[in-house]
Amino acid sequence: MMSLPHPLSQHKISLIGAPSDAGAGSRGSSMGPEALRVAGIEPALLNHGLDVEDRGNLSGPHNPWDESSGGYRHLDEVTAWCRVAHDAVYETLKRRRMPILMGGDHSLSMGSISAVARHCREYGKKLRVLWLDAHADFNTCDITPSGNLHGMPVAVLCGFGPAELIELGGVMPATPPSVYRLIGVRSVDPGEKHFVHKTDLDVFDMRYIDENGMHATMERALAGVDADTHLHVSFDADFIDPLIAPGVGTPVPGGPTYREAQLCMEMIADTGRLGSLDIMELNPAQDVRNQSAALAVDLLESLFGKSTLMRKRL
Ligand SMILES: [Mn+2]
Repeated sequence: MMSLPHPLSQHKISLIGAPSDAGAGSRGSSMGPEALRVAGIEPALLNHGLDVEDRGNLSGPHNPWDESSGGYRHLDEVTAWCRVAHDAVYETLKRRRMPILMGGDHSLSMGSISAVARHCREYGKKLRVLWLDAHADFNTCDITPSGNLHGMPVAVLCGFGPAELIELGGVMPATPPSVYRLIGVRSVDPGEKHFVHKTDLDVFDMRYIDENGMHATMERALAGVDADTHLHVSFDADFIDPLIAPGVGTPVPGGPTYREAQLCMEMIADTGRLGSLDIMELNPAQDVRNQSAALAVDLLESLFGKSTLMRKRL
């Protein structure tokens, strides 16, 4: 394939709010976009000299809070939300801007990543997805105990799930499992663990990070990223240790510390290949004085080169 012009400007950012928790097991992440705004996400990015537009919130169905049916909870509502998220992210990339999707629960990443994958196909870019999460999010209706769709997005994006979701981005599957690097995982359901192994997903769990350190982990997770790579980061706030980020729906002890998380972000920034981002699962109903949203904004600044800018530039 002929090389196409660089498809997006990394200095032009579009914030997109997706206030839905239809895919989650507890209510509250629908308040995430506003928590990030209150924590100053826009001025933080403006401080780095970036061109930022806040496109406000997408709209979609209300969360009905029903029981699971056919193995899924709120499949219609989650599908509707993922469609609007897909369209907003795809259109933002078409305008050569970098989308930051502010969730909302993590099922919304089915919308954003299916759009990013579509964009990459059109521009002949290689896709790499860093999935920063305490969970593998690789459940299917056969193995999930709950039917909550925020536990399934990686599986759906790889083609395992209901037809209306696996076909979101126009091509099925939206992505092969080989594009993913799951980092920070420390809670996996038994059936899910088996499926992760069977699919050969690349997982850097907390044991791996404990034994090798965050630096070596990120070097491996970023290996092969080059000038033709579009890097997508899907950040679930429960990636971070709940001692410093309590404002999440499904906290799991033993996550990365503040410094480990900062190093992770700085090493992503150093690649210069960040093309799109999800900030998901912030739950202000569980938070203490918005500290988790403030931490997410702090980490975001590192993701956009806060520390590297203090070094002498080459
Ligand atoms: Mn997640």
